[in-house]
Amino acid sequence: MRLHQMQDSGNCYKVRLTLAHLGQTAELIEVDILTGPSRTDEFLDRLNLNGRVPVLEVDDSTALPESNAILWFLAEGTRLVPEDKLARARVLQWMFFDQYSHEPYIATVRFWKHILDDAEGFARQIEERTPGGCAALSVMDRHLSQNRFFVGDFTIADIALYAYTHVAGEGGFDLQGYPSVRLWLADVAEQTGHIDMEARSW
Ligand SMILES: N[C@@H](CCC(=O)N[C@@H](CS)C(=O)NCC(=O)O)C(=O)O
Repeated sequence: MRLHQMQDSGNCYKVRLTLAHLGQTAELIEVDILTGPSRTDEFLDRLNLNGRVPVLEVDDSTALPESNAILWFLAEGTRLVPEDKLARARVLQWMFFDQYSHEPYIATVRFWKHILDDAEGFARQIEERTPGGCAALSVMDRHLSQNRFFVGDFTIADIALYAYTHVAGEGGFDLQGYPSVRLWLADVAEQTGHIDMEARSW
């Protein structure tokens, strides 16, 4: 398999982290999303019409975009996805929460501040999006104050949400006010098979 990705993206890290937990590997192909390669006709036609990474090339004629769809594809049938019908739906519940209520705020603010390094240029957008990130962290903290992981044992819901939460500080989100989130972050990082965001091999 080949993973078209950007190393510093949480959406791409969650795929590497899932692969690592499953003892699988993929060739990493770095895509510079800032200078255009993810918007070429070749990329759009062959890999992702939506012009974004991650994209997992399963084989020469099969490309799967969308991070959480990739996680599901890789992990279904393993210990990272429960068997119980309701628990599976709950995993999806938190993965949709990741994409709708968490990533658009925390990842986006981090992108402007940390990746583009332009807090000044994006000051208005950062001010608009920061409360949404805090709201997402509050939801997580409340859930995690009663639950060790998002759904039963460690699942891809934890992996999906860990990816951008553990670097939320790079977007200026102070995790001090979210004690249960901090305990959960430490717990996830201690799981056997864990790799850091920087790791390119495992
Ligand atoms: N919902 C998508 C979001 C993917 C996404 O936004 N990827 C960013 C990098 S984290 C990207 O490729 N941006 C390039 C662009 O928008 O042109 C997923 O979870 O995979």
